[in-house]
Amino acid sequence: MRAIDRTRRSWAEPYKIKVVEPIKMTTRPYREERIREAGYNTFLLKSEDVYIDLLTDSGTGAMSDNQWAGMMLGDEAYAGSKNFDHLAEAVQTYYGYRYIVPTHQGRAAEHILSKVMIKQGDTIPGNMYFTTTRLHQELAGGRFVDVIMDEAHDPQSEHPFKGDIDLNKLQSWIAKVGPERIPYVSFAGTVNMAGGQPVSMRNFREVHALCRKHGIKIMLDATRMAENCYFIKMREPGYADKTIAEIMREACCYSDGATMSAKKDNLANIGGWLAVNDEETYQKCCNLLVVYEGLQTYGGMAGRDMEAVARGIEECVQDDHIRARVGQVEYLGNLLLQEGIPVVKPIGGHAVFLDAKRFLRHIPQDDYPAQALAAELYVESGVRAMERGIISAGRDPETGENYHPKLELVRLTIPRRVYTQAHMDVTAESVVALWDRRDRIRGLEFEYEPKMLRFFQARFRKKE
Ligand code: P71
Repeated sequence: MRAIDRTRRSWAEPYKIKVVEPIKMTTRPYREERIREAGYNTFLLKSEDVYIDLLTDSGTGAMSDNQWAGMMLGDEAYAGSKNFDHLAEAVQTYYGYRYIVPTHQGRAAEHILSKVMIKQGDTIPGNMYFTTTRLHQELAGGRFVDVIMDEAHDPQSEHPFKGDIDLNKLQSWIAKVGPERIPYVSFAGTVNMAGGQPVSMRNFREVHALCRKHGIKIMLDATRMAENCYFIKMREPGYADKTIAEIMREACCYSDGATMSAKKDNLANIGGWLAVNDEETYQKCCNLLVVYEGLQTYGGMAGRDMEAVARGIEECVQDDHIRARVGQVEYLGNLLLQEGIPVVKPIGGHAVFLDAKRFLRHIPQDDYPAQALAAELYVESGVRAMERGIISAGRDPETGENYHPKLELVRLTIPRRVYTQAHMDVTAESVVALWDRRDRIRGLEFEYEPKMLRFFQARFRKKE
């Protein structure tokens, strides 16, 4: 039993549960069969065969009663839906950008932005790649260049802002290729692939100053920016008494626009947006929008979806919400740390990342330890996680060789407002049970490897 700490008051969820969705536990032989059928890829499992689903926090959050009520107020007109106005107002109010382009999800915003801004041979520096972001940059003729600080690649470094851009790296890259070959800096607020690690306000400010000097734009990936702002509030001097909403407005003012997957921070099951301050860029984006997504007042969303996103934006900057959200992730992380399980430190904003290199020391990276670990976690307990290592990193488009990322991780991603502390306890117990039998876990080899974003559909078999 946990002892009561008389010196503090715990956080608790700032909501109560009104609707529940039953989940069921399955047997181990049943799960062994399912994961084999799924080619040891957790993306290919059926959701009903999963007990606690920590695959992703994308589109998996629980909407509030206010969001559901908004869904009934969908204005499904082809043109000029009032829900679009609500969405645009919410983005303008809370993020501060001028022009808003609705898209069906984040990668659609990345697609359009990349096509509009990148020319053949351009390079796009950023704070660690994200799979879909980098792919759209490449498809538009550009190349992503990682300028994140070195600490981000070290799972054990406890630097409080491992998402920061290394100003020296950025400066030398600008000197090397020239500012005219850099359409923008791709800056993510909390870095997913680094373990949900935040960027400091100081770094946002300094990168902005450097880019201004060279006339280079900054495009923010605002997908988990509210979580980033929570870390600024907790860790950066001068921000403790500011609200998340205030911090967000300041942080966003150091960029020229943003792409957003509204399926994360914005608490919607589907949706996204692209925002820019420059009118000409906005017009070009709108023009591509009608080719790939839909009219400029719905993009890829129904009116009701835009209303859910608009209301989600307002909810996601509430201090109580974000404290409980990140608090729950920390709770799981601390349970694992306490048991000596190798996880990325500090604990990130949306997920706890198991360090598969240290978890499975006997499996070389070319035998896909993180993929194997995610598959075994499912067999152990029905908990579904996601590989974030060599499989996700894919191949260098020029050489065809596998990238070998320093980080070989399994992500336990916590959906927003969905699971309880008891689910976190069971998850931690499952990981510990797996840790105790880790020596018996075997590596994998490809049975089928898709060309793009291979991790989604790849199939594997166990290595002899
Ligand atoms: C996540 C996802 C969803 C996903 C995407 C690709 C592979 C596996 C899972 C999506 C993001 C994201 C960031 C920082 C843009 C997108 C694309 N994340 N930027 O983490 O995390 O947004 O999924 O709405 O298209 O599970 P989209």
